[in-house]
This record gives sequence, C-alpha cells and structure tokens, in this order.
Amino acid sequence: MAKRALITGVTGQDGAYLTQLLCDKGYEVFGILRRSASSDVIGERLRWLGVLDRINLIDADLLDLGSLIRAFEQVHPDEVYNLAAQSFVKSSWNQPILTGQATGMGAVNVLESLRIVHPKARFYQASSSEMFGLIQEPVQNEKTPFYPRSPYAIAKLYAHWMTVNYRESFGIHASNGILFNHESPLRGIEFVTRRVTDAVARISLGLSRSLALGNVDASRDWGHARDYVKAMWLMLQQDEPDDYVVATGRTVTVREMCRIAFAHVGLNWEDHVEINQDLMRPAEVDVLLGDPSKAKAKLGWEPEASLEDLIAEMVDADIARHKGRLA
Ligand code: NDP
Ligand code: GDR
Repeated sequence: MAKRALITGVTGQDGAYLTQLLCDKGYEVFGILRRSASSDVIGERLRWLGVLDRINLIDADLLDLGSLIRAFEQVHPDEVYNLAAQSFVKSSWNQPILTGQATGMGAVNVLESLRIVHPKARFYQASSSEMFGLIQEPVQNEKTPFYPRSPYAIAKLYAHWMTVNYRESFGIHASNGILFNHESPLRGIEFVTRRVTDAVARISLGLSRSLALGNVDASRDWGHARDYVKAMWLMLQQDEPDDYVVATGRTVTVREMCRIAFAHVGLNWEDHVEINQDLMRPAEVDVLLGDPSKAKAKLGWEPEASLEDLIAEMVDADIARHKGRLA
C-alpha cells in the first residue's frame, strides 16, 4: 500500500518540492492549506512543478489545534513534515507574537495532534541555521551552541527543543533538520536571492534600473531547495530519529551573490545596487557556514547544485516570467 505523507506549509517553496519528491516516490500526499482570500494564487508553486492535481488539500491552520487533529484523523499519515511557519526573519520583529504562535507553538500543535491521534507517525521539524545566530564557532554542526538573534529564530529554537523533547519523552520518531538557507525559482520574492534574481531579470529586460539592498556584507551558506527536501525525506527513512545539519559547506556574501547574478546576464552589479538603511535588521546574523558531515555520512546525502547553477536557474526563470508577462 502507498505510504501516506502529511505536509504542513505545502504552498511554500519547500512544500512544493517535497510534494514533487514524494509523489514521484509513489506516496499519497496530503497538504494542509489555510484559508486565504487570495484563493486564485493558492497552489501557484505546486502548479509550477506540475503537482497541484497530485496532492490532496485539507482545510486546516497551524494555530487551530482542532483542525489539525481532524486532519490527522482523516489521513493517518505514516510521515509528517512540519514546514509551515512565519518564515521571513525581518517580519518577525514586526510580528513577534504571530511568529511565536505559528513558528513555535504551531509545531507543538502538530506534535500534539500526532501524539493524540497517530503516535506511530514519523515527524520532521523544519529547524533552521538561524538558531545559531550570533556565531559561537566558525563552522556550525549539530553540537554548536545556539544563540538566536530574531523572534523567528527564538520561535524555531522552541520548536526544535520541543521536537527533541517529544522524541525523548514519548519515543516519537521525531527528527530536526537544521537546514541552512536554500533557494530556488520558487523562493518567496522577499528573500534576498530572489529579490536579486528578479531585479537582474527586470534590469536586463529594460523594465527597471536599480535594486535597493540592506546588509550586503552578510554571508550565507546557500543551497538548492530541490536538494534539501531529499535530506528531509532521508531523515524519516532512518531506523532512529536524530538531528542533522543540512548545508553545502560554502559561505558567500550577499555582495558576491549579487556579482554572480548580474554577471549571468553580462552586467556589473555595482552599476545597479544601492544600499538602503531601511533594509537593515535590528540584529543581524553576520555569517553562517554549515558542516553537513553527519548528513553525508549517515544519510548518504549530497547537495548537487552549486551556487552558480542555482542563481543561473533563478535568473533564467525570472526572465522567463517577465517575458511571459510582456508577451
Ligand atoms: P515559505 O515561507 O515559502 O512557506 C511557509 C509555509 O507555511 C506556507 O505554505 C504558508 O502558507 C505556511 N503557513 C504559515 N503560517 C501558517 C499557518 N498558521 N497555518 C498553516 N500554514 C501556515 O517557507 P519555505 O518553504 O522556504 O520553508 C519551509 C520551512 O523551513 C519553514 O518552516 C522555514 O521557516 C524553514 N526553513 C527554511 C529555510 C530556507 O532557507 N528556505 C531554511 C531553514 C528552515 P501560506 O501559503 O498560506 O502563507
Ligand atoms: P534569512 O534570509 O534571513 O537568512 O532567512 P534572507 O534572504 O531574508 O536574508 C539573508 C541575508 O541577506 C541580507 N539582506 C537582505 N535580505 C532581504 N530579505 N532583503 C534585502 O534587501 C537584503 N539585503 C541584505 C539579510 O540581512 C540577511 O543577512 C532565511 C529564511 O528562509 C528563514 O526562514 C530560514 O530559516 C533561514 O533562511 C535559514
């Protein structure tokens, strides 16, 4: 019989790639969809990947425990992937309470539903490299101390430790993937890589001339979302639950990422990027660099896309989008 997977955050970047991966593996996939007034654009990413008609959507919200319990009763999943969150770090200073509720307590609502309805289900929590925050060690692995620097990262840390606690207290097969930044053509437009690739597309087509950015000295370990959802799945195939860092092992500044993106269309980034102080954060995470040795050794996981491949794919996709709108 086909395995059944329940995904929260299915309309987001990772939810779409994970749906594609699991459908291709023969899973029956169920996704939690919260009510939105913009129902015409719901499922845009799933549609882009050609999987919208292969998924069963369930009306529920991470903030509504009853709706989650009913979703578990309906699906009885073998595997649960908790990807839903208020995931934009900068907004978390403007919406700290909502971020705490969705990103932190939301994970506990999912864990509680699982424990009440179907404790044999395996659980994946979308933990984040943001939890390392103010860096304690130059390269971060599973043993590096955490020092979160935003309401988002603090909420993620709570969800992370609750996942560990449910594993240790109730014997639930619960794993945390401590994923470093991962991007794709489906990345939300507010995140820095997508802001840059969208601007490169517009500038190269003559639709715009410049792009305002914040801290271009920040450095991130960027990978491709398609590679990273494979690590999520691999974690739930292990006999024992555990926590894993998922990263490329290469860190690049926003400045250098801009250079790569603009160079892809033969432009010099310094001719187009201006710095806007309003885009700086109240507290910054200066540099992140992950050590994925454990994921490589125990899961057999390897990232395939280089940053250059990833940025080229994103720029090309944004150019195609804008050309489509112009046509
Ligand atoms: P996105 O922001 O693209 O997607 C977030 C998803 O969460 C959306 O489907 C959104 O639904 C859903 N959501 C938000 N609030 C609720 C709620 N109250 N109830 C139900 N669903 C809700 O994130 P990504 O795909 O990039 O990331 C997936 C997860 O991984 C997130 O938890 C993120 O914090 C974490 N993460 C991401 C990393 C990255 O680099 N991408 C790195 C490390 C961790 P809607 O469409 O309705 O808004
Ligand atoms: P991040 O991603 O905060 O790392 O969180 P984001 O792309 O927003 O920022 C990365 C770095 O770029 C700097 N930056 C800018 N960022 C944005 N968004 N817009 C700008 O104009 C800009 N200019 C410079 C930021 O200051 C920051 O240093 C992402 C999210 O997906 C989280 O959910 C996830 O947990 C982490 O990655 C790992």
